[in-house]
Amino acid sequence: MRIDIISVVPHLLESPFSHSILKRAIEKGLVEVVVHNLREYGLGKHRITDDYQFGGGAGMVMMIEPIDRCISKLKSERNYDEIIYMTPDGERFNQKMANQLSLKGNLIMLCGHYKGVDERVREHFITKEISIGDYVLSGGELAAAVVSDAIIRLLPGVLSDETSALTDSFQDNFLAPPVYTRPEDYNGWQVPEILLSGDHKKIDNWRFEQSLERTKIRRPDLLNHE
Ligand code: 6GU
Repeated sequence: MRIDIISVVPHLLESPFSHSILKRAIEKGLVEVVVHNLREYGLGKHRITDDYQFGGGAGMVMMIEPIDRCISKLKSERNYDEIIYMTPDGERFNQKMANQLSLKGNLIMLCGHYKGVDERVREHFITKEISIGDYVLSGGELAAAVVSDAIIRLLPGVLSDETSALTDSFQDNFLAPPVYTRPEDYNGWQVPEILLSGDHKKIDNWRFEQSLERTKIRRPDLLNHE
C-alpha cells in the first residue's frame, strides 16, 4: 500500500510515522507514506496556496490550481483507488471504513486548512471525504495521521501477532475486555482469579462476558448494529 498525504504543514506528519508500529511497517516495506508540501505547488514567487473567498467573509480558501498540480502529478505516476479529502463535514470515520481502506492499493489524502478547499476540488478530484469525529481540528493533518494509523495496523504483517487486530475493540462491534499483567497482587488489588486458572476455555468465556457487559454499559449503541 502507498499513502500520499498532501499538506501545507508537512512537518505535522513527521512524528506519527517515525515511531513504533508505523515506523516498523514502513521499514518492512509493508506501506509507503509520502508527504507532499502543497507549497511546492503554490502560485507565484511566494508559492501561495490560498486566497480570499468570493462573496466575502473571514477566512482563506485553498485554491484549486496548486491542488490540481499536485494531484495531477501523482496521478501521472500511478493509479489511485481513492482521493480522500480530510474535512470535518466528511463521512464519519470508523473501524469498518478502516477495514475497507486497508484493502486498497494507493491512496491520496488531502488535508484541509483554513475555511477548506475551493468546492471545485471536491467536485472534480475528490472521491471520498472523511471526518474523524464531531469536533473541529485546525487542519486535516492529525486526522490523516489517525486514519493512516488505523489502516496501516490492519495490513498483513504489521502486527506481530496477526490475530491481535481481530480482538481489538470495535472489530466485532464489541469493546475489548479488561487486561492485567504482573504483579498478581498490588496493594491488595487482585487480578481476577479466573485469569490465573490456566483454563483457557473458561478464560475465553470470561473475556467474552466482560466484552459484552462493557459494551452494554459503555456503548449500547454498538449492540443494535448490523
Ligand atoms: Cl478530517 N479535519 C478537520 N480540520 N477537523 C476535523 C476532521 C478533519 N475530523 C474531525 N474534525
